Amino acid sequence: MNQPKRYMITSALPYANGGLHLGHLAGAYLPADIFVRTLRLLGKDVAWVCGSDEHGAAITIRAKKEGISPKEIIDKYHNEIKDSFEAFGISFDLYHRTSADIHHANSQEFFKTILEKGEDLEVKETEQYYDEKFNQFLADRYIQGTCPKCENEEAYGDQCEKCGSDLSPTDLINPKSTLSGENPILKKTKHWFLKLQNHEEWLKEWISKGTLDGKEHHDPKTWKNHVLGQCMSWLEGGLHARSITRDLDWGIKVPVEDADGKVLYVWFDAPIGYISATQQWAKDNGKNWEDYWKSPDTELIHFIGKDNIVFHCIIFPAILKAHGGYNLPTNVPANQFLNFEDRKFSTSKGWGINLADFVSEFQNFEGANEALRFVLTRIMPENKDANFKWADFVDVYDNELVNNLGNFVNRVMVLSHKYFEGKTPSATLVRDENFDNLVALTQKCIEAIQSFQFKVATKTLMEISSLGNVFLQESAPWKIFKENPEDPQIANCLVFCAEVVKVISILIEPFLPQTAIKIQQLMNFSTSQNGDLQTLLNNLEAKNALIEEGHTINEAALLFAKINDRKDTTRKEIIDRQVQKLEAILEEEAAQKAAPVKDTVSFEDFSKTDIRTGKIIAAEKVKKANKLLKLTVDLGFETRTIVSGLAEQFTPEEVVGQTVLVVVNLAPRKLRGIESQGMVLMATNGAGKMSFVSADNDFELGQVVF
Ligand code: B3M
Ligand code: ZN
Repeated sequence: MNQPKRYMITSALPYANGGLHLGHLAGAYLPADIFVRTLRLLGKDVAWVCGSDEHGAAITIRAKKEGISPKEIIDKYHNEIKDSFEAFGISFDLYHRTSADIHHANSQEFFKTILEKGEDLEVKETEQYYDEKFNQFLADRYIQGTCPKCENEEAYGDQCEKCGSDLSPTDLINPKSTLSGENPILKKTKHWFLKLQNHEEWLKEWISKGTLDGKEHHDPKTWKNHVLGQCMSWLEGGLHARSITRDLDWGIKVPVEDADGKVLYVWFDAPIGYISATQQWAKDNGKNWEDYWKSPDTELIHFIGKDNIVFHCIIFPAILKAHGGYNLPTNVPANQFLNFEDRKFSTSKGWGINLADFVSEFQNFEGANEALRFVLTRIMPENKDANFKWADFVDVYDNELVNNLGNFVNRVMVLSHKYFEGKTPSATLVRDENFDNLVALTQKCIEAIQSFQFKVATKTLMEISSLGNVFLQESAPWKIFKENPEDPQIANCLVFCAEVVKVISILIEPFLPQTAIKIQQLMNFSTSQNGDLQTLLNNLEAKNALIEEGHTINEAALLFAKINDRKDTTRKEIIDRQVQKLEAILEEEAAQKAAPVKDTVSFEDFSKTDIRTGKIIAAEKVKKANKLLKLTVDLGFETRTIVSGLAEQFTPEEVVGQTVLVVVNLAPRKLRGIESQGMVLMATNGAGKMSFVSADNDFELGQVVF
């Protein structure tokens, strides 16, 4: 496409069952925000939507476990996520949600249209695992058992994480429901399958050559290699029919008769959510949504993380094509993953930081949210996984934002006041190679953004500020002033520097939107409007003056305050606390690993311990005790009550059905008024995670362990 008339931009819909962390921000939201803000500044017609993904088994199951409704979960996290986006300046045109009526209707329309066309859906009856205790069919992830290939006992119904094999639930030996811990039964059920194989041919052409219906659609060279690679390896494996319905009571009802208890698969409805959100936005803003999804001169771009590539490059395009009448994406610039201090983010281990926590912990660090945007862009996992470190945060912030950018803007303001009372003097415009460099860097920065090279773009922005700093340093107006305060070179120098600040004040907005406003207020420039970057480019190319003579700037102030500041240690202390938290986790892990072997016991002493096999048949929380669960354990010869410190890591539902080893001759003791008659053996790993020690599954209850 040469000059698209408009842009339809989407960012992956976050699941509304947890908060967002830095990795999410760097993956699908920050790059899109920079991209979209740039388009707006260039005066382009653009719509950018996102929203909460509020369906799916994960939400249903979490609700069941916590004994609350799915609605309570999605409302809580929808709001938390929305607030986090706002705090970090993520400027969607609409942040929608898939529980909205308009989306339910739209998804059902998609299903019905594809069904009525009669080509791409087939109904099949299959047997699926069913948890009789939870009364529900089990999604592949909710079944665990022994891997037939490597004997890993904790393989999932879709994959063994130890040997990497793709599995289906019926491959597992001794499958267990992760909900109840029981063996699930196989039960007949009927589902609708999308015949992806019908789409294999054109998808191959489209992905590898960028052609669609024999015409050029996009240039595949503009796509990231890792995106193309993942798609091609999928396509080479051959496409097969995939079920797009599920047996669940939470989601979008399958809109046909005799489909009671069935909903659309979450990955069928979620991407359609982009369209629903656009419909809502268009309705609210007097636009025509179809221009954005159906017009051939609209570019459609999906920003996502790498785990969503197949859904956006193969499955959703097949859905759109099966329905007919919709555009396909011209690019899917997926990012790779971000690690945190050399490890994967882990909410349960406290490794990483949630956006909502960042906001509250950094509230005394003015501008921290913007700084985080900048640092994340600087290390963005564009083509390979990246690593966030607090030390780098400090470095980038102090060196680039404070020393380079902030310092330059400040010096220009201070000197303008010192020599010209803050008024732009009449001057001969500097239009030498310094100016040419300024123009070239501005163009380079914009081009980098448009080709999804955000790291290059931030570097280029810093080069513009360095150019200003070097120019100022070499021109040294303070020296000239000492010799001749009337020398016109002083004015020439400062006007050029102010022009560089003008360029920065507009170009910085996609990266640091609040800082842009701050610079504009200090410099008394008007705040950026759509199209201002295009006007600036035109002025640069025409070598026009960027600032009027006589323009008055406001009193100088600092843009950023250093982290490593000797007098004000506020910011340093906040960062130090973050580092200390991680150190504490590492220390704990080390301590666990190095737990010394206890004193020797004699054989006679040890053999006094009577350990038996048992099974937890009931469990409940102990009131007013965060750590304790009251367990009822069947030992075959009798049933015991045992109070155990499991509650922080296991819900009662999770432990019921668990086989265990029990010390049965431990003297009874009272815990919170309950007599505990024995001890359940647990193993604790380096990170403090507990797991049950149990015998083989087919033991009889009450067997002696020795
Ligand atoms: N909610 C999965 C994810 O967050 C999913 C994205 C949907 S995009 C249509 O990884
Ligand atoms: Zn395996």
